[in-house]
Amino acid sequence: MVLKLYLDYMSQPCRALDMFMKMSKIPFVVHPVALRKGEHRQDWFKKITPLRKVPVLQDDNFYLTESIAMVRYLAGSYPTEALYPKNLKLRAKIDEYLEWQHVNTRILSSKVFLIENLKIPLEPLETAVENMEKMLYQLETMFLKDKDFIAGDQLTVADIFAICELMQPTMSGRDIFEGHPKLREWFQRAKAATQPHFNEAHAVFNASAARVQNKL
Ligand SMILES: N[C@@H](CCC(=O)N[C@@H](CS)C(=O)NCC(=O)O)C(=O)O
Repeated sequence: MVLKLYLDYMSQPCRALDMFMKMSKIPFVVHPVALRKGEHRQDWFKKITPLRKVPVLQDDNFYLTESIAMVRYLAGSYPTEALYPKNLKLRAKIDEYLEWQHVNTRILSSKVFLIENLKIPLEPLETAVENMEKMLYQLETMFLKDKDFIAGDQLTVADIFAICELMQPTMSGRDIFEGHPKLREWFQRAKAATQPHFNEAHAVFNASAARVQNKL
């Protein structure tokens, strides 16, 4: 049976997985799970994952949650060398970012998105923006440094996860790279290196962003 990816294109790890699999030429089918319609809370999805979160990868009767675990699982059986190389030190640098991003890039950019767009009062927007700024500074100085991409001179899955997460706080038209010219250049470089998959994976997000920005 062909692999199945349960996803919602509004979700950052879902978009990253979709791009990673397509760029690695891994055959799979998409099973959409519309979060805004609450489909992830329906009984059929709860049977697949009690966590009720997307993405979920299905390989026959094997189900896997957690996007980074999926990257590692797929790397065991598919040609992912270009985006997730086996070289120990290179892979360790990619993993270093993938471990860091959960509670940094992801949480801190998501918070700005959730407060600004979904009006969820987690904390004052200024606090969330300040914390996102600190994260962007660390991303630039600890991970990117003077390299073209996070792990070196080639695009890897680390860049794919990073650019998908960093799209989320741009929903309102916010320019998150103001004062971060190096990050802006890297973002554009990574985006160009992942086309046409970046645009395809972000079509739903971009349509939603256009609606939000037209209302402003
Ligand atoms: N650490 C998980 C995060 C999964 C996650 O938080 N998914 C969100 C969408 S981005 C979700 O399904 N949220 C639904 C909910 O929490 O109700 C991964 O990397 O796969």
